[in-house]
Amino acid sequence: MTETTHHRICPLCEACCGLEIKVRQGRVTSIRGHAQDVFSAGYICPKGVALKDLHEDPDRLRSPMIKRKGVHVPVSWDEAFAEIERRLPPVIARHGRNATAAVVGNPAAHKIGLLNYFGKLARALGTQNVFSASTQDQMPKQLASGLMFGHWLSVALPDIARTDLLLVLGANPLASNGSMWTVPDFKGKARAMQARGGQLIVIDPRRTETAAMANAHHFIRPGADVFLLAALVQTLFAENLVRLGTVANWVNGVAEVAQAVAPFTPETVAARCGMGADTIRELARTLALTPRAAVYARIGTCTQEYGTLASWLVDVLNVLTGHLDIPGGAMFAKPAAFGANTMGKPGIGKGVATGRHHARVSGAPEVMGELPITCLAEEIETQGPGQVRALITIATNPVLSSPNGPRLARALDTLEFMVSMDIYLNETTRHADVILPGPSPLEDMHYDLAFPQLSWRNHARYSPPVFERPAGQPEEWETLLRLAAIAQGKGSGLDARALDDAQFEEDAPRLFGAQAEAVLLATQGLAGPQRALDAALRSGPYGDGFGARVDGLTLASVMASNPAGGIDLGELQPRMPEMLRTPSGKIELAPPCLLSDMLRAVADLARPAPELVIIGRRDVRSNNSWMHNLPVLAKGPMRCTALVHPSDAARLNLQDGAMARITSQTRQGPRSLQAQVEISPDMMPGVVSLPHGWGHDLPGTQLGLAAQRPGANLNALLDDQWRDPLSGNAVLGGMAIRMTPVAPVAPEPASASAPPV
Ligand SMILES: Nc1nc2c(c(=O)[nH]1)N[C@H]1C(S)=C(S)[C@@H](COP(=O)(O)OP(=O)(O)OC[C@H]3O[C@@H](n4cnc5c(=O)[nH]c(N)nc54)[C@H](O)[C@@H]3O)O[C@H]1N2
Ligand SMILES: Nc1nc2c(c(=O)[nH]1)N[C@H]1C(S)=C(S)[C@@H](COP(=O)(O)OP(=O)(O)OC[C@H]3O[C@@H](n4cnc5c(=O)[nH]c(N)nc54)[C@H](O)[C@@H]3O)O[C@H]1N2
Ligand code: SF4
Ligand SMILES: [Mo]
Repeated sequence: MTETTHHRICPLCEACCGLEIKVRQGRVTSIRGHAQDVFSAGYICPKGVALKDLHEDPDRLRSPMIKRKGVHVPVSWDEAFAEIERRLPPVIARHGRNATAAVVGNPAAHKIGLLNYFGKLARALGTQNVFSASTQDQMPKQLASGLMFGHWLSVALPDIARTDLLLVLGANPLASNGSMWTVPDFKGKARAMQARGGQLIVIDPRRTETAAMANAHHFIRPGADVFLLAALVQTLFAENLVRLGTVANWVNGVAEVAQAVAPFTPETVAARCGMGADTIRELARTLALTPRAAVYARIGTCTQEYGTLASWLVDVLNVLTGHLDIPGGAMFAKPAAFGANTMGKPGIGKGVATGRHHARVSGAPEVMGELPITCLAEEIETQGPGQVRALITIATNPVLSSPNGPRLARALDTLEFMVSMDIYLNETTRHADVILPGPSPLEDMHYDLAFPQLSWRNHARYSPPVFERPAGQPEEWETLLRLAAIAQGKGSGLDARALDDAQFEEDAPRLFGAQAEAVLLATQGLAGPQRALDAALRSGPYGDGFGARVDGLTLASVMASNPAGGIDLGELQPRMPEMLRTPSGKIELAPPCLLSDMLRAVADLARPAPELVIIGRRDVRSNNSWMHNLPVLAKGPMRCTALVHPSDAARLNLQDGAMARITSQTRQGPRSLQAQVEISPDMMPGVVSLPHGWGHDLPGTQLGLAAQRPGANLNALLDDQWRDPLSGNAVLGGMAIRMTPVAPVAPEPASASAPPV
């Protein structure tokens, strides 16, 4: 039988690499980077190769499961939907719509079917209890970008191909492959920058893989970025280094920023940051005096109690050094489809608002339509009107990925009903009454809805499925629509495609105005996300305008480019002021809510550093909580180790390779776990690093390989009440801990009779 070749965008991380997949007799024979891919040019990491293991994993669910007498058993799709119809609407009828909740997780960001259709389910549920992984990740960046530029996804990205200085805080793209910045082969691009004389500077409490290749690396105390960044801005003002450059005509609030950062001189922040005042001043000067430079910060700066302030100050620096929106500076992508900052009237908009409703128990404000995910457990536990009694989880594993996962696990057991859309029976879905699996990624089409808005270069790429879906397996958008129909009391028997057709026809006049008729005609024969995508591409900035521009993009033209690696739409271009969607039509450098939060930071300047704190870490062969069951990634050394600086290890009597007990003191009391110690000079003294997403030793899961080396759950130590108040984002780094050696257990004396099991 002949071998066939398929080109598929990898859905596993934000780098969105184009892969070349060979198939023989229905089996994957090889996965490589697609050298012709216009965007990723052949780059691949071990996770891309692991798509074969994921496709073939015997533990991956192939049929829905219903929990009967505490055990999950496979059932047909009709049985699964009938069970949901039997149990979900009565909860709504008895307790109201806010008694339901939905949580959507990280993989949804990579699946157009989930991302585009999740909102329909949330609207059908009609609940304010919508949660996602965003509030333990990038919500601070989205809020800061929204306040400054007018849209949640208007995120400024380093123009790495042309810059001469890249300052990176709290990101390790050599392990993560980049985040809120789609930049496959960051390493190659950073090396190219260095080869042309450019510099990479990294600020991180660990000398990471990225720090190791940098021209300079500075340790920082976890959580102190807001102080460092404010001091950098303060230095710009103090030394008359502020230059607005090409955006000068579109900036509001420079004087207010100067006032807000005035207390943060390098000397006042030095101890809190664990950095010298001279180093901070020098950094500010280098940044200001390098014509093409950009500051990039990621999860290390978001998952802090000042996450929104830190994210904001990053772009304040980019603006005040004249680097925003210039080639080689921090620029904005122009996506081919779905870009909110390419739609509507150019240069002006509604901006963003938060707090349109509040969490029932904590009072935390809604941000981007969501409540903080760390509020979920208490919303389930706390009695009263609006108590969450039915939950739908979609591609998320918060029992491992959220702070205080063990509390959430207990709360999930008290629900009246729980449905999970997931491809595994894991630490979270084991609590579900019904599990609805999606297809294998290789059975799904792919177009990235979000990441072209964050890409280092503009592009349009589409992948058809590599394999046909097994008979009866719905696409995930169909499952979402059927759940939505059940939540609306329309029953479980409706046809998702017919529902989608009717919805598209109804929405067309609102979405496409006078063009609605033409859109309906042009997209005839398409369904689901493909139809939405065709409409978005054709009405987008490079589109054919439904026939108005002969060479413009359509879904058909993007599909046709698949073997050639997609369509390149060129390097990033200056977009000021047309990309702005603020009500003023200006960059809001000094949003009032951020200025007032700065007072909180001022009051906190003198807080002493705890002796020992814990932060996370990512490894290229892992992905949050869910790829530990794939042989190609699971092999090799144990990755869930606690890195400890030699001086801390000596002081605390910790041995390399031995187990240690790590204890944290949370608002709910002390918590502890055991992890293997790895002594590492790469840690900042006083800081320990343990990766998240481990702890696969819970009963009732079906993760054979992961359970063999379960690791410890970092999130069991963390505090679910510790948040950035503005964005609701969880604080995941900087928790004070104690560490003590665990005495080796003496072997049991041999006995004649076997012990009972
Ligand atoms: N301490 C600490 N905690 C962290 C972090 C940290 O740095 N430190 N990082 C945080 C971040 S950035 C994030 S984004 C979150 C991620 O946390 P989650 O959103 O919970 O995501 P994952 O842990 O990646 O789990 C993904 C889930 O989706 C399922 N899945 C995979 N593919 C598919 C699919 O195609 N369809 C469906 N339906 N399901 C699928 C997997 O089986 C798994 O259950 O974790 C956060 N937690
Ligand atoms: N291999 C792999 N790739 C992934 C993932 C994965 O789990 N594994 N997860 C994906 C997801 S969901 C995301 S969101 C991205 C995240 O992508 P990145 O943001 O690049 O994530 P990390 O590698 O965790 O890098 C965060 C860095 O912040 C540092 N840090 C911790 N606390 C602080 C602090 O207070 N200040 C500063 N300046 N630094 C600090 C940590 O030491 C770490 O090096 O990665 C994605 N890609
Ligand atoms: S870096 Fe790896 S996981 Fe990420 S998209 Fe590329 S191949 Fe996939
Ligand atoms: Mo994330």
